[in-house]
Amino acid sequence: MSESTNQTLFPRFPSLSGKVILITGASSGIGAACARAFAVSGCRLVVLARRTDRLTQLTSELQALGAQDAIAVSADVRDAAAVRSAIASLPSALSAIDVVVHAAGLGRGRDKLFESNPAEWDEVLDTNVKGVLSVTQVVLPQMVQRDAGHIVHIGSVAGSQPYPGGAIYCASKAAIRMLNQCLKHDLLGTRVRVSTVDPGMVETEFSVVRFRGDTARAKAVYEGMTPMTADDVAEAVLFCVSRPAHVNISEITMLATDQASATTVHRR
Ligand code: NDP
Ligand code: 8X3
Repeated sequence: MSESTNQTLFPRFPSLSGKVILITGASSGIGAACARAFAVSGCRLVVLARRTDRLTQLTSELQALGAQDAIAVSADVRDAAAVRSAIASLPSALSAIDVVVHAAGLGRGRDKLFESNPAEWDEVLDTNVKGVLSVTQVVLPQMVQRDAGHIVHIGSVAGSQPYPGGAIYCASKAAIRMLNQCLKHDLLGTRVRVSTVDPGMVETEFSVVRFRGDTARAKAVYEGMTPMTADDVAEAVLFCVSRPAHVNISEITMLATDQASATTVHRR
């Protein structure tokens, strides 16, 4: 490493202190871990999900961790009008959102497409795809107007790697992958950045939700292997957001070391 690179490396990382970060899906797993990571960096947090009790508990924790402010927003991302009105009602100190992390999402079951329930197709696509669009539609125009901001998607390896019984979930994450790429084109010429972090297996409530509360089946997903944690993903999100303003990390794919792909898993 040259001397000049060495001297400039660390001071180049911009401080995130005071930045306003909106995190969807913050009541659990990856979203909650991201909220904690940004709190430690002294950010101001807007945490959104449906479970208000969890969010209220989280905001106290975030303040204790160092967040300059933390507010809970109870909303279902499938309800575009509710999302718009919740974000419009934010206090003025939190209304100029610097970063959005789209972590709200879910999968339902592992049935073959032709044996699965179309009501679940709606639930997954309305949350994972249209929910992302609804939030982005509210915050992106103001970012473009300010010529600053960052949209971070939580995609999945499922967006590029098919697996049996994954049709709708994989399709939803493939949509996010393409949305991420198209947005980069739409935003060219602005200083607004867009990234996707695409994890493999992360042990959260994801599998419990996917298997509708069947904890034994959820636990079996990670049996004999070491999955990633929500904090591992939060670190990657923080890495994207904390690059110098002229650097856009487009995508990060991360697998558990015990995984070679979505379907190839080493179990000890
Ligand atoms: P969790 O189940 O732990 O968290 C999901 C979060 O999404 C919860 O906070 C939940 O909150 C929120 N959510 C779900 N539906 C809605 C909705 N309609 N409106 C608002 N919030 C909603 O799972 P993860 O943290 O693992 O998942 C986060 C994201 O990461 C998802 O998009 C998932 O697809 C993705 N991902 C997960 C991986 C994994 O292996 N765990 C791997 C790759 C990607 P509430 O129920 O309170 O509304
Ligand atoms: C969640 C991880 O491998 O079950 O995106 O699709 S996987």
